[in-house]
Amino acid sequence: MPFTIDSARSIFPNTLSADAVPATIARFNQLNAEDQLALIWFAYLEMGKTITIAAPGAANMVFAEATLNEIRKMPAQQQTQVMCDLANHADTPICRTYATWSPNIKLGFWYQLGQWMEKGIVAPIPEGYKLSANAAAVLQAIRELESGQQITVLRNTVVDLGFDPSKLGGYKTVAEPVVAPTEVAKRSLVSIEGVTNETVLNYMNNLNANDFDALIELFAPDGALQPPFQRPIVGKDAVFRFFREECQNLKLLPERGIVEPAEDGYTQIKVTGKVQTPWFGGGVGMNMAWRFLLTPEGKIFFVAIDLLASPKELLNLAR
Ligand code: 45D
Repeated sequence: MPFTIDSARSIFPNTLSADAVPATIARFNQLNAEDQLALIWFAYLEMGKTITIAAPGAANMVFAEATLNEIRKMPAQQQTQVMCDLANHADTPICRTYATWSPNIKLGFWYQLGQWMEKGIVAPIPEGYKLSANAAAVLQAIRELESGQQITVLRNTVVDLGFDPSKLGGYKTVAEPVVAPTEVAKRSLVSIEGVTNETVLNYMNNLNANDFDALIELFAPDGALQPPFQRPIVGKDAVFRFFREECQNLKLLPERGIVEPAEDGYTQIKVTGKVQTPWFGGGVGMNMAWRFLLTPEGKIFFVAIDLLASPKELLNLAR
């Protein structure tokens, strides 16, 4: 076999991804818990002026409900403590529960807390809270990002809170139920300038239709998928689980691409375009690239999904 997952990661090496996102998160992680919470609060309030976040569906909220109600009943000081514990990755029952949740449940949990903080039902960030100079600089860095990068910073900071899942031992992820795929007759199909490859088109169309059973059949048994700023997820089972737990109701809007032969009958294909998350719908279009490496049989051996550094990168289809 000419490629390994590791060598496949560097196809189309001049793709510029949004390094500002991990760089900003690294700076955020250096801050103390109070500053982290206040910073997210301020960033969230500012973003709310220009983009609207969709309320999570009820089916999504039931999993966080018991924990939310527990927090709601606490005295204010204890509520603040819970939020600080989450930021400190403390070993507490709530931080352990949080660690088992899928990203969307974590986001829904904070969405509800944010609503309650605004109403004063849960201890708010103290009025006039003054960020440290470092925290203010991180907030400024977030302001200067494009909206797709801003929401990625928020999402990834939220996902990282709580107890470290790798220290939990065996556990089952708590995720929202999987919705039924869109009826075939109701699917809208993508078209990509420069790409007629069926595997790539089916990938986009099946993901848009939440048809994860058909989607996973496009992968080679040892195939891998690398989400933005993450290590590759390797093997059909793991990729399938990822699709069902983290990839519902995305909208992929690929625009253009390039197809090139690679070694030993493999094919490499880069596609650029936009992706929308159900949390913000059409309000935020993230500039993305997909870098596919297909086997001679047309199966996906590897696909990397990158958040691009700038809209200019949408046109960068060179090798
Ligand atoms: O701490 O082809 C308060 C894959 C203050 C799959 C708060 C994909 C205190 C394959 C405000 C309350 C998935 C890889 C906190 C494609 C506090 C594939 C709350 C890509 C935390 C294309 C803050 C998909 C809150 C992509 C509520 C790129 C923050 C999806 C909420 C990207 C933030 C999705 C939210 C993104 C952020 C979603 C809801 C970036 C959502 C971001």
